[in-house]
Amino acid sequence: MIQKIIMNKIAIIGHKNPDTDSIVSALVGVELFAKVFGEESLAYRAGELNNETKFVLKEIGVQPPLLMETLTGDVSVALVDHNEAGQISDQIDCSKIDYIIDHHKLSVKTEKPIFCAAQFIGSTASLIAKMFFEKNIAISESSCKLLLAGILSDTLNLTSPTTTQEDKELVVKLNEVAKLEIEGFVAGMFAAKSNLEGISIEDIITMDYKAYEMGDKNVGVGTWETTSPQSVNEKKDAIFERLIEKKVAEKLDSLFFMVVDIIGQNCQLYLIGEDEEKLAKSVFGGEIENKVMVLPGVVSRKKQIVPQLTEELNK
Ligand SMILES: [Mn+2]
Repeated sequence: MIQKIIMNKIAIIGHKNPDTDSIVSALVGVELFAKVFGEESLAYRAGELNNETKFVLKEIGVQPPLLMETLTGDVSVALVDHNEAGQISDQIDCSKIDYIIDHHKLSVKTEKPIFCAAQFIGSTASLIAKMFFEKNIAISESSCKLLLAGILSDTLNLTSPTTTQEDKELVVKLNEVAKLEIEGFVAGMFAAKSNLEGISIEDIITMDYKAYEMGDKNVGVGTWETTSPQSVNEKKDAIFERLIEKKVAEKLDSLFFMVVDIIGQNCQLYLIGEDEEKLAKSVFGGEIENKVMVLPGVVSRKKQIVPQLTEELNK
């Protein structure tokens, strides 16, 4: 089915390979635009939902955003949870971007002035919650639940080094309305995220995959967050094979894959070739065993992998 956006409405959309934060940010974005900016908008998604997001939407009883298939007419676009060219839906003409609400490094170059809210904070959901609270505007109960899910997902239940004091305070404040039983909800999210039933090798690689420009190199970094790294390691050979194909097909200079152990708070960095091994050695300095470097305490691609690789490749 082809969805055409009605003229004068703002299309709110998160990144390709959407995660929970980018889906809830688009959904709650509609309430934000209505209440804070007085603008009509529609929520979209740039791809299929992952299992964690499916769990979240089912628990809260909210329909997913529409899949962005075509975008026609004189529309205005609001990007949430991303701004890097390689992560923007192929359907989007970048000259239509009028708003960015994000918590990643800024990389987009715009041709005109835009509204940009960006902050170092644990999730885009946190930033959206703040935008309501700062204006003393009430948030609906279902939006409070969605925002909580976004914060708890992106910060791995407030344990990731990307977590700020503000995130912790926002969880408490949002839960005054949402009244979620947080520990149980998070356990459900993590179980859904870790469940490999019906998940192909391709899914493991691409579900949380992002491409970056680092210096003059194109670098891909995929992540799989799980409570059971063993379940992924069992498929290591097949994952390596598929990663090598992806690197060639997408003309990447390097391609990394992180298996993040949410409970053990570490990451196994899969190193598919000599380029990756060399880079990982000089940037992270760990031991490589069977093409895997274990990085204790590393769980965040955004904070603990991408800036370090970018710095090295900018040299
Ligand atoms: Mn995010």
